[in-house]
Amino acid sequence: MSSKDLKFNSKLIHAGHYEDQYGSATVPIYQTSTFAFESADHGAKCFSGESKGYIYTRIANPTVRALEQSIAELENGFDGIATSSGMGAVTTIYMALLGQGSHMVSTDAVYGPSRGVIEEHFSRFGVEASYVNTSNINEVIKAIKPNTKLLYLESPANPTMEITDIKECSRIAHEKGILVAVDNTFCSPYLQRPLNLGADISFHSMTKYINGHADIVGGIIIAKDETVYKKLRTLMINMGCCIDPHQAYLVIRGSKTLGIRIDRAQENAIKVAEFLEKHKKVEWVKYPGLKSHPQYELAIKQMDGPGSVISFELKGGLEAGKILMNNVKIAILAVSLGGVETLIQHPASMTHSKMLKESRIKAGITDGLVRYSVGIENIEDIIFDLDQALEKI
Ligand code: LCS
Repeated sequence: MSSKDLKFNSKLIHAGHYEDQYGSATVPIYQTSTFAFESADHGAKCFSGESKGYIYTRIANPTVRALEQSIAELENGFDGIATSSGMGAVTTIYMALLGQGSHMVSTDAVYGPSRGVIEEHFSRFGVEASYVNTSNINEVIKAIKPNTKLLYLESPANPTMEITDIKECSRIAHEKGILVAVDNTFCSPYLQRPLNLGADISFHSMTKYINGHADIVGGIIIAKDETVYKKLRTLMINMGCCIDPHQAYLVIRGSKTLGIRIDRAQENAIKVAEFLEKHKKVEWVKYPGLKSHPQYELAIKQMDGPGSVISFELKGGLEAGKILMNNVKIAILAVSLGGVETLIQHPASMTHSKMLKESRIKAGITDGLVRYSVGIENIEDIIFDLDQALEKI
């Protein structure tokens, strides 16, 4: 039976078909920068592609390949490219697919640096971008120009939790020969598979759900076809944002429990969202698992679950949010998300603080928005913690 025929949780354990020369049940850490050739001719053949042997860890490494092939299989892609961080994946995509005179259309509420790197750096090299609310398909259509090369989507978006119709956006982009890349970090392959919805590229900050234990940073890109894959792989190798084998090993280990971690975190998140929505000190809650979410129907259609990140604003705005963040005891006041531990943070002054205020507000990232990533602790403790901190306001 091929692992391709297995159900998702079984695939997490068996995808990638890593076969060790000594029969190791787990993927070993090949902690080496370089690999010996059998002969000068063998070395030359490895470089020309005639032979398949490993050459140098920035190019490829057995531990890293096991991770790449496993995640690519989970997302139904041609192959994967692991990177040193999620931002390594983002910049590899930009650099491989955009150039002098090209234009990109992107979700406006993306992770702050994914936008910052275009506005601060790629703009110096003649790359232009339009940031729009991609959950409104008309805004996407209006923003496309003759030189648009890439449609960059983040769904759910960080931190507004707005959802974009990946299938419809891919259809529109492909009619115009535009490639579609989806930041799938907030879902992980367990909850959303963008390539199945028509996208050309899916990518992740593996720092979040895929690894899930807040102990590494890493990224991965999965391409649907070989041509795009080769472009991205070559760029990553030349730019040098490869993942370290030890880091890759930890991600492989963390990824085995992706399904059961998300099931548990999501079960908690639904209860937290309902608790917040009913609380008298809360102004609004944005969570794809609540009927009040503006794209609730699309979330059900496109995702296999709402995930475990919640955005909300308190009636007292930022000042009330600060009291909450300073008084939680179970939730850790820290950036990042998608780990086993509950985290709370303030996007306007933290993850999205480098955005121009005007762009931030237009993207729906208000001054008082608090982002809460629900972990796998006991729900009674999470709710008790929130309740006692809200009491202090
Ligand atoms: N894409 C998304 C959606 C993210 O949330 C992040 C990081 C990245 C890409 C970049 O990944 P990294 O390089 O950090 O692995 N998001 C963070 C956040 O919301 N808080 O801290 C980091």
